[in-house]
Amino acid sequence: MSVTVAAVDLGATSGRVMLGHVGPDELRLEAVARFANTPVETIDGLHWNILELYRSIVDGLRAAGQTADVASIGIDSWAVDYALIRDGRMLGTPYHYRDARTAAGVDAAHAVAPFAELYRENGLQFLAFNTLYQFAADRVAGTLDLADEALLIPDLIAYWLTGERVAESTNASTTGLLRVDGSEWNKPLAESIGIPSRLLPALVQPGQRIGALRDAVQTATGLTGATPVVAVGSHDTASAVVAVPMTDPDAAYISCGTWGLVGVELDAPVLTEASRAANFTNEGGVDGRVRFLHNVMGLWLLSESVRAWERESGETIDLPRLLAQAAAVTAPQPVFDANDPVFTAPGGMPERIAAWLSERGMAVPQSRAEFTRCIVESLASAFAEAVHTASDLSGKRVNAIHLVGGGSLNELLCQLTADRAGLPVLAGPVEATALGNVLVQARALGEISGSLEELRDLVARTTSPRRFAPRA
Ligand code: LFR
Repeated sequence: MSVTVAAVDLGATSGRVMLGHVGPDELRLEAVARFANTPVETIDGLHWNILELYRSIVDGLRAAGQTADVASIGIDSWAVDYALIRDGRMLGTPYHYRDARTAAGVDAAHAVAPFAELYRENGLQFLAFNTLYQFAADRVAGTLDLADEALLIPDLIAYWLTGERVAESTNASTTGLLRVDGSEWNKPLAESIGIPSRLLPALVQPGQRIGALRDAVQTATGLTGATPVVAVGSHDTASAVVAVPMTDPDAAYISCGTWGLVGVELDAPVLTEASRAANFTNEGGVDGRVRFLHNVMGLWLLSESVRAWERESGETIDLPRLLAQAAAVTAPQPVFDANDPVFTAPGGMPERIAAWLSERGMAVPQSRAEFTRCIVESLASAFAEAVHTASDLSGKRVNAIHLVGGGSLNELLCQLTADRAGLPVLAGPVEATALGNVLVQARALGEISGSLEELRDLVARTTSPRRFAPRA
């Protein structure tokens, strides 16, 4: 016996609607729609093209319904970003977290609550785009006052599909306005930095039903009121970590796509001064687990470089070929700090990397192959360091690293991470996020049961990670 559910999974560069066939001994994904997610720069900054994404989701759900009987729908996306709402209507177009407007918000928020104080309250690493800083920037700009509610991206999609406005808890934990134990919104903190607590909707936990599809959505998708939207770990990283096939509990994970999220899973947060100084975060996971991790820049460094080279040359770059050439580079390449925020914004990535190196008197790679090798070495170095730091700060032993997401297809990255960490890397599954999404839905429907360990055991039984042993 198995059930079929639909996962809407939005990444920073593309989105997909997947069917998940899930049963006690079955876990299988079927892609029904893939679409680009291309941000739009307008006169007032960098935005998500949320309407196009929503239209693609509705089309994808229609395709899902034409392929199978869909028992429920779960939605996940990147974290922190939101739409402001007034009387149920969206005000303006959601900003992209890479938009530069947040700097003003950081200053405004820290003037009231310095980082050390915030860390005690929310346990989050400092990232200039954390929702509370974006809210503070909107407050400075005057737009926050117009809103009576704010919805994070997956919650906005769920609202448009069902008419229900909620805040799913794993993603809410990335706002900086949730108590570190995840129990409730920290309204006094929000109010103290000028963020009206009316903006924060009622919390729901992964597995809770959000609502039935609106009539208009039923017509548009061909699905019926019998297919509810169910909350999953709506933060993509929360869903990805659900599906990390950690059969040995002494393991670290790297969820590697645009970002590389590197850390361990814990039962309780680490709020020490050392963890704050290392800028490690305590994000809320499914079933109350804590994702103790650090954001490393991820494949963004490589994809932005490839985009720049393609623009400059007018040719399309074959990534597998470029990576093979990078693997064949024998001359040692320099390592730059892949955590440096100078690499956050889009545009001109090879120039920024070259400037970073030459400012420090380091040799700049010459060919694209050398550049690519330098980027992958730098990512692997940052990954290895973050794994060891996560272990040191949390006291958790780490015997192996699971690398999931798109980066698990990058063999050079997997091998160099194993080499630099001195630990085996188990690569895959690629679609960990969609797997975590459908697993939580299937459990909510009663089709499978058990703890996260049991869900992971199902992933381990139905996928085969590739092992990269560390070389001396
Ligand atoms: C990964 C991710 C990270 C978050 C970043 C920005 O897709 O969700 O976890 O820090 O995007 O939202």
